[in-house]
Amino acid sequence: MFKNFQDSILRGNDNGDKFVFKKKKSSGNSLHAEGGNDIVKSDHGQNTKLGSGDDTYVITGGLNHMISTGEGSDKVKLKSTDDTSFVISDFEPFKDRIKTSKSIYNTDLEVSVVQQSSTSLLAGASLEIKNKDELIGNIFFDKTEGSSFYDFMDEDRLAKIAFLNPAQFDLENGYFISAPREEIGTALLSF
Ligand SMILES: [Ca+2]
Repeated sequence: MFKNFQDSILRGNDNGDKFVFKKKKSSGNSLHAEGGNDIVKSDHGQNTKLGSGDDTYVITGGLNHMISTGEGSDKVKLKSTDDTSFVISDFEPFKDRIKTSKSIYNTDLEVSVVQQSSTSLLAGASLEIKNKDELIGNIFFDKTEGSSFYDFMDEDRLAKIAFLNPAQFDLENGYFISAPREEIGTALLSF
């Protein structure tokens, strides 16, 4: 159990680790939870790699929680929305979840899909969570090979998307339709 460090590099092991931060000076740590089902609970921003395993990150307040969920089915739980902000760098749809605690008024929350300005592809989309019109969360999808997002874009879907949007893929004569999945995936996912 790690408790109330500041500006430290904290490394767990392959067992389930627990990190708790709730003292005034307990921000700015780099957490490496490694394997196991880990739990992080913090009211200050931390830079966290949850690693493999089914992990839980509980945000009880604080700005700039930087969260990499890693492999496994992970859960980010929002227990505070005021003076709170977070970024998830590798969210996996169908596996990872974001939950709000009962104390949060869900009617104040708004989730929207936004595009990166450089692309109009769905693959370039991310999620924004706003609380009372104020941006509190940015969620980027894990698009690496083998992720659920990548698997969702199976060969057939990729071909259809590419075929329906030839201009987006610089396609002529449906070249990509017969291209290997990796190539289409690269075309879709590089942005
Ligand atoms: Ca661990």
